[in-house]
Parts: sequence; C-alpha cells; structure tokens
Amino acid sequence: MFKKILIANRGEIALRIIRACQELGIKTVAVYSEADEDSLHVRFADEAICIGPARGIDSYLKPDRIIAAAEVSGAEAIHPGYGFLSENADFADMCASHGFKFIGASGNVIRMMGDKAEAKENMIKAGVPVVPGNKGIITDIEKAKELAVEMGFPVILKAVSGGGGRGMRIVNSVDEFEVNYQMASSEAAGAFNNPDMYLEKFIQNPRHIEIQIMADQHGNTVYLGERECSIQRRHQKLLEEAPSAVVSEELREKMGKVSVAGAKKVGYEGAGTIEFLLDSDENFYFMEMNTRIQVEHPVTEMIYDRDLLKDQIRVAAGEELGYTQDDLQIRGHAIECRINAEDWERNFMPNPGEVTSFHVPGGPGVRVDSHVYQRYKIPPFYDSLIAKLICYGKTREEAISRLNRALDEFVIEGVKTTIPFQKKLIATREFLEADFDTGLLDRINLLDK
Ligand code: MV4
Repeated sequence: MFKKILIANRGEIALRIIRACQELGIKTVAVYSEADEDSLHVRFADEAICIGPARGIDSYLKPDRIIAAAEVSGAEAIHPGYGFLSENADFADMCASHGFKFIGASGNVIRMMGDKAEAKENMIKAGVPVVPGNKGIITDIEKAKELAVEMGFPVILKAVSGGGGRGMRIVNSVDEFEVNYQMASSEAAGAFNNPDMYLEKFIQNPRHIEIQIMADQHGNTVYLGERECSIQRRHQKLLEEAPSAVVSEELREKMGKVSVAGAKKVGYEGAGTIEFLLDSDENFYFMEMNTRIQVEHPVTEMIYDRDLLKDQIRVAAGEELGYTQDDLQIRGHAIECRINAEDWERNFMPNPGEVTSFHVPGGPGVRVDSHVYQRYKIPPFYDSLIAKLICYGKTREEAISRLNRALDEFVIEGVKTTIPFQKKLIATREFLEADFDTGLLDRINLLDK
C-alpha cells in the first residue's frame, strides 16, 4: 500500500480523499492556492504545500507545480479528485514518467475516452449499445446529410472533443443541417482546438443513467449499479439518486454487464462511470465514460455499503478488489442534494462570501460531505459546491422524508444557497412519483411554488 499520497484538489473532494487515506493508514499531502490557506483540506492533511495564486489556472491546474510538490514531499501517488486535472491525459502521463502513480485511468485510456467518436467505436466493438449515427467523424457533409434524412430528424451534432453537454447542436430539418454543421464545427475548433464532429439520432427526453464500475489490476471488474442523474440544469446535476426508480433488476444487470464488457475492452483500471441515455422504452445508449471518481459517488457507497475512495486507492496500489459481483447486493435507497452557494432565484448566480452561520443536519441516515465551517469564506474562484447532503433510507420514501427534514435542519447563513430550491424540488409530484427525465427543470417552474 502507498505510504503517502498527494491530493491535487480542494474542497469537499480533497477532504473525502484525506478521510479515505486516514482510514487506510496513508499519509496525506495537500496542495493549495493562496485563496485556500484557511481551508480544511490544508488543516486535515499531514502536510500542505502552496502551489500558487488563487485562480485555478495558476495553481490546481498547473501540472509542473503539482509534480514538484509531490517530489519535495516524497509522495508515491497523486489523487486528482474530480475536475481540475482528473481527466487530463498529459498530466496522467507526466505523473507516470516522474514515477508517481496517478490514481485514475492511464493516459491512453483518458485520451481515448476524451475522443467521443473513438470512445463510441470502442464501445460498439465491446457490444455496448450506442445511439444510431455515423461511424467515426463526419468527413463528407453530403453523406452525413443523407444519413440524417435516412434516420429522420431531429438529429444531434456533437463535437468529438466536447462532452458534458458542451459542443452539441440539435438539427430539426435537412435545410438547417449544413449551416448548423458549419457553426458547430467552428465553435468546436475554437473551444476545443478540434473541429471534428459526429452525428447521432436525437433521443427525445431521455433519462441520464450512469453505471459505476471498479476494476483492479488483476482482471477483476465489477459494476455497482446505476445512479439516476436526470435532474440537471444546463448540464449541472442538482440531485442524484441510487437506485433509479425506473431501472429493474434485469435492466440493471444488462447495463452493468455491458459496462463491464466496455471497461474490459479498453483495459480499464480503477473507478469509472459509464453514462447512458435511457429512453421511455427501456432502450439504453452509451454516451460517454468518465474516467474519474464522481461528485455523486456517495449514493452508490450508501446502497452498496462500500467505500469507493478506499477501493479506488487500494486497486491503484495493486491490491485485488477482494469482492465479486455476487458479493454486491443493493440495500435501501440514497439521494444526494448538491448544496451550492448560488442565488437560485437569480438564474443560479454564484454567491460566494463569508458563511456567518453553519449547522449541519444529523441523525439516522444522514451524511454531509462538506469542507465548510462557520466563518469560512467561500472564494469566488472555483465551483460553487459547498456541501453534499446524502440521505439514506430502507425505501425511496424513507430517504425522501429524511432528506426533507435534513434540508430543514441545515442552517447556512451569510450566502444564498440552493437549499430552498431543493426543498421545493423534492416536494413536486414529478419527483415524488419519479416521473421525470432530463427535461424536468425546463418544464416545471419552481419560482412560483
Ligand atoms: C444526447 C441527447 C439526445 N440524443 N444525445 C448532454 C450531455 C452529453 N453527455 C450528451 N447529452 C445529450 N446527448 C442524443 N443522441 C440529449 C443529451 C442531453 C442530456 C443528456 C444527459 C443529461 C442531460 C441532458 C440535457 C440535455 C441534453
């Protein structure tokens, strides 16, 4: 096992990684920006090294400074968390070439999954269902147009280097095709330095369902069920749950098995997530693979009673998974609300500043992952996630009732938060009946409720 790990991240996920390391008996090195001097990840780690000015591009996104910090501290491995450098293939390679274990997928797998057309081709080879569309990238616009006509409109154009909702364009008719292609492609060239696009049939009002997988270096790969992530606003998830109310045991097994096949096909190692679109007829289609631990991993931990961070670190160190698919049984239901420092009534505008009062909920079935404390000043430089409230129950109903009372118990003063929004959301008929898809927050207006 590693003796010392450097954590190349901040906020709640840095704390989450430190907690896992402490339980595994691993020493921790925090890195921090000048804006994060008073952060809990700095206080709770065994050592901390300042790596630069406040802005991400000057600190948490600077590979050479992180490598230098790892060198001076004598860490053996680097955990990137999510965001920042977690899916940067060059950084993963750089860690390896400097003798550090990058706790994530290999540079080559990250690079391949980053090319959405190549990722899709690999998944087809593994027998994973994908959305009908062109093979590879669009090289001939006329042929792409013909295929679009054949499939029927609407279709969607996606940037090969996009992902997470960036670089997409829906096309509703053949005469809009070419102009949309040109615009999307030049936008992609500007945003991702890559104009390549691919084409798919547009799936109307899908659910976003993702499968968690875990793979060790000895050929053991398992799936840990799905997370229902359909409740999003502008591709930002606000609430996630596991299991999904609409995924049957048979569907879970089908999605799980193809996910494991896809992971094995590319030689995947560590924790990963395969995102699918699920339509109302139980058809599911591969979208993309995230080669990192995700924000919403706790809902899976709660229902499978596993520590995904500890497992991820253990397999990175070369240990065997130590459990099989048959050992994994779902118990109960878990829901996560993302608490952001945002003014939800003003278009979710970020609302950084000093937290003057902070009281976290507790009691049975309640977990709070947060780096915030009373008097903490939320810096304006990073994302606005300040806490994750995860509630567990034997049933979905029990999880919801705990979520309700835990949101009521939560006190955060000094900054506006998404707590009032979450309270309204979980009181809607749509949420209570699990009657929703990715279009929910565009259809209902919580401002009037
Ligand atoms: C789609 C789609 C419908 N049809 N692809 C958005 C994020 C990116 N990973 C892919 N996305 C979508 N791809 C086809 N062929 C609809 C979406 C989509 C979406 C997906 C997941 C969660 C929220 C979404 C919101 C709008 C559109």
